[in-house]
Amino acid sequence: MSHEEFPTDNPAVVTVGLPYANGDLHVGHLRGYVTGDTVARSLRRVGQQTAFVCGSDMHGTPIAVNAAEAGVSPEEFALEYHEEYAATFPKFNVEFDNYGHTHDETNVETTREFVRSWIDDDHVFEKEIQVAYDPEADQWLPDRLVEGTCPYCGEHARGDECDEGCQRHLEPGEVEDPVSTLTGNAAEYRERDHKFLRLSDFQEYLQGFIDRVEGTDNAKNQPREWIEGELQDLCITRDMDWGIDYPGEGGDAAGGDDLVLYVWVDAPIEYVSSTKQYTERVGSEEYDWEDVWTVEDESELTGDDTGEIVHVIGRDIIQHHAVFWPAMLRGAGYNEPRAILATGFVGIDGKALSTSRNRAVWADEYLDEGFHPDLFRYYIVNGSGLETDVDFSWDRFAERVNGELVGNLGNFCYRSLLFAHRNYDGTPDTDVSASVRERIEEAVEAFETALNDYRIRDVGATAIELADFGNEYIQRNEPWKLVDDDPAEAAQVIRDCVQLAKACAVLMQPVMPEKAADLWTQLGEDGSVHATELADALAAPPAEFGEPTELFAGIEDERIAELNAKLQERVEEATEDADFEPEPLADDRIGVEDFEDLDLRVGRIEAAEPVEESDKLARLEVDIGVERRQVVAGIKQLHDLDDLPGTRVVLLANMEKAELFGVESNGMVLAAGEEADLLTTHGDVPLGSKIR
Ligand code: B3M
Ligand code: ZN
Repeated sequence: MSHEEFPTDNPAVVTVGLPYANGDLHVGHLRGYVTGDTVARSLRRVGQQTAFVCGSDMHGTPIAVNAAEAGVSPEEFALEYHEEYAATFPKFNVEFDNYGHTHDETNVETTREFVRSWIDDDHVFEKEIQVAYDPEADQWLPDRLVEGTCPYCGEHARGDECDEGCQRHLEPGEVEDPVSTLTGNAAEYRERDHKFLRLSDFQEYLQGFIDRVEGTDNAKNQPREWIEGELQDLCITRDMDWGIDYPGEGGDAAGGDDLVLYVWVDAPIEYVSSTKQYTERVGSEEYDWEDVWTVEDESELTGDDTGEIVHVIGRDIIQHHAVFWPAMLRGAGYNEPRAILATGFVGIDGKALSTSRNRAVWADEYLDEGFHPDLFRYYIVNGSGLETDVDFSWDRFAERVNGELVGNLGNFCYRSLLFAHRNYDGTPDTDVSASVRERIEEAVEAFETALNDYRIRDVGATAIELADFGNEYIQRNEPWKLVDDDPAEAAQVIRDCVQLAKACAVLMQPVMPEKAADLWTQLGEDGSVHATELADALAAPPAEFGEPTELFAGIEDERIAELNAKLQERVEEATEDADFEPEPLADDRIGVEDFEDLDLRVGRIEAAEPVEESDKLARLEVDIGVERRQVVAGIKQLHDLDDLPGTRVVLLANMEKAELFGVESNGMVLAAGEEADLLTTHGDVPLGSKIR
């Protein structure tokens, strides 16, 4: 099933995963918001009516815990970050049509309507389940308040998510050997009644949905496994005070404990609420949220009369958006997502960003360094495909800015407009040549095709490629020679170049809106570049314009060296943990026989590569003298895998075999601490030597 191409006659909405109002924003967060903003602007460029909405995610256990630590109410705590986010996004030219939050009246009301509608249609049931409980703190331990072992892959996991292993969403009661994160004590499982959304009601629907949905391959493919297997029902309530009260019966359980809705219930509903608020502000004549989000009946979902919902998310929350969310929407009689675009992560030095360890480049920090937001936008959108995990690197940032923006795009526009201004006071009075017109038409088509395939990087590349063509065109035709030899031909070449520069402004606007506006002004255009559409790339530029200025400034090597040093220092600090407290020593003594049961060998890593689709796992090949072993280790984000081959390690050779993400792990590499510091040997005993 394929959807009608953009632009359609229906309104579209573009959303980005809601940031938890729980800490400062860094470049990892910004990747999603900048991508979403680029998608929304690109859709408008092809003539698609589009709203771009988002909001802060105010609920969930980490916010409640951090607020308590800070000695303020969760609401006060979250609102402060909410306001910070609302102020930060525009600084990166991320301009939401509406930015709400999950605790506002609209979302509380919309969420209640959703849940009531599931209840009315009999999709909700009550079940007694095991919920982790901390007897010392005398409280229930929902979600992040409990940790333990993942029942599916055996890795260490959070209460609601196997974040270090198989990435599965975990239901309450699933995590094994539960430990309270509040006190560090073993938690108990106690019985408790909770409400569930019967996901199995939607199995058939979801199978159809996953065939229809568009977007990145990861979002279209990963959910198949979950949808085709047995669908586990979703617990939608939690034992907490902070959240939206469960609106049905049983909201006030005996003993005065209130049930609130699970944070992942009201969070995606904010997409709807935020669109509603936009309509409330501009009026339904201009944009009607109902045309996008609601459907009369299910048959409409396979037709072309519904609005276009496009979700931009991080690749760690695909299951929530491609399985739970469509079921939630269907259960309440709503429309379904047309596309899900799941971006890769941003790391530093091959390691994941970490807010708590300050291993990050912060949003404010980037701006404080004095760099233009559009440079970051270009780097992050055009530096790699949407799905790829990338390392933030000042070197590559400078390389792209200096090469593609300064050297190519900026240089072409500046030299063309300067020549035009000096010799003709603006655009030479002739028509654009047929071949250049064709080249611009090609670029416009490439833009449309890339957008319809959700290849956002290629959308952004159209302007750069056009400038590349322009540079070559001007170089080949040498107008500076022609002015004397053949003035008519010189005027033609420059006329073409000014048109190409104008087309660049139109094409680059989604990725670099402010720079596009700047170029637009230099071209003497009145009106806003933001109000143009692709067809304007071919409209004649103004006859007169003033002296241009350079669009981009180069970044000096010394500046980059400085930034690298600063970042390096930070990364090193992040690795030394200031508040490290060693675990208490074990009480039980073991005999030498117990130790000898461990067949520990000296080995050398021969190959290291990431396990696709896993955030943490890497596949290692280790030479242990006797043979070569394949081992899966949770070190993908903690080491630069390219550096590992050649490293001597200690391997537990008689560890039981395991299979992780379909890859067999035959042994265990020993490592210490949070950052998986690999154990190695001091001298150079032969590989395969036994450790005694
Ligand atoms: N607040 C953040 C995350 O898990 C979470 C997203 C909600 S989107 C509806 O990335
Ligand atoms: Zn797992």
